[in-house]
Amino acid sequence: MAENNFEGEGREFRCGFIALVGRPNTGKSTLLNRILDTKIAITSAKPQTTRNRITGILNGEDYQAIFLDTPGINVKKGLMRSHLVKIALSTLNYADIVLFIIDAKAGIKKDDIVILDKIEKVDAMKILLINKIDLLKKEELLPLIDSLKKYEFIEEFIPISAKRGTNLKRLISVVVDNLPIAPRYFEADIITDRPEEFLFAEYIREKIYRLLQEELPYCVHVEVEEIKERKEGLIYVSANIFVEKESQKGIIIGKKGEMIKEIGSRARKDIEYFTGCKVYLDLRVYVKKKWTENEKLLHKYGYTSDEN
Ligand SMILES: Nc1nc2c(ncn2[C@@H]2O[C@H](COP(=O)(O)OP(=O)(O)OP(=O)(O)O)[C@@H](O)[C@H]2O)c(=O)[nH]1
Ligand SMILES: [Mg+2]
Repeated sequence: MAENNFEGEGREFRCGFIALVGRPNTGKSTLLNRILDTKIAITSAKPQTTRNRITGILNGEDYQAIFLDTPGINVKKGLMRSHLVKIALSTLNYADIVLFIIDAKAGIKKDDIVILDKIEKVDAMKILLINKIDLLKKEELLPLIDSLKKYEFIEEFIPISAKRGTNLKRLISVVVDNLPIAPRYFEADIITDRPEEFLFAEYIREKIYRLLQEELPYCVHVEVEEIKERKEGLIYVSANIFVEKESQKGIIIGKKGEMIKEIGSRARKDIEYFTGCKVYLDLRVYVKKKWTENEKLLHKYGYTSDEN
């Protein structure tokens, strides 16, 4: 250990911003959670699960790596989608390092090429992460990497599995070595700049996405209304779930209220894990017609970029 300490003292402090970008569903949020070993960002098999820029902070002895998870970029139309894409692309302006994530199994798709065009122009170090290699046969990986080498502005190609944790040490060490020399930006003991209200609302939205993947489109918004410590070790959380139609409200509530009960019980476990306390979770469902097409509501709910 003495050797390490000696090295640590000799190194100047590094701090910077790392943008995680890619098509929907490539595993950006799964990777962020893995890197931080905490559930900062929610994940699901549904494309465009992430709706906001989410900050996850990795603190080391001589570095602070600030990861910015973003909504998946795709070019399909829709007001909500176009806002999500704006959030993702505007994040590139903050980045010292861009981690562009592709799905190894799917390979390079049209939207990947759109993203490659965008990041080529950004003044940052570019790393291409080939994720989900656990789904690939060994002999499939090398040809895939070779086919990507033509993107010469990419400085590193790292095959990973966010799910299994494969190659993450190498990824983190490449990232840290390439951070700018700068003092820390956030306090050393925080892992996200997002308030608990946001995290808990996201946990609830994740359960809805996972349980009702097929039935519900992108019409769910969750807002935590209150977090209160009732007595020592017991926290009361109340949250409102907004959907666009009465029928969707019915789906969320389920037969005899069974679905909302299941959503609540799964989300409660996540909140309990995060807080280390017992949690009482109170959920209500409301209909807010066509909110995903309403510019004002999208802004109010936080689904717009800084530029808006
Ligand atoms: N097999 C495998 N699945 C993975 C891996 N990483 C992520 N996944 C799965 O891929 C799906 C999408 O993961 P997310 O982390 O939500 O993807 P994302 O890129 O954040 O998606 P959006 O927020 O929708 O853009 C989930 O079902 C994950 O469990 C991996 O390394 N291997
Ligand atoms: Mg995500």
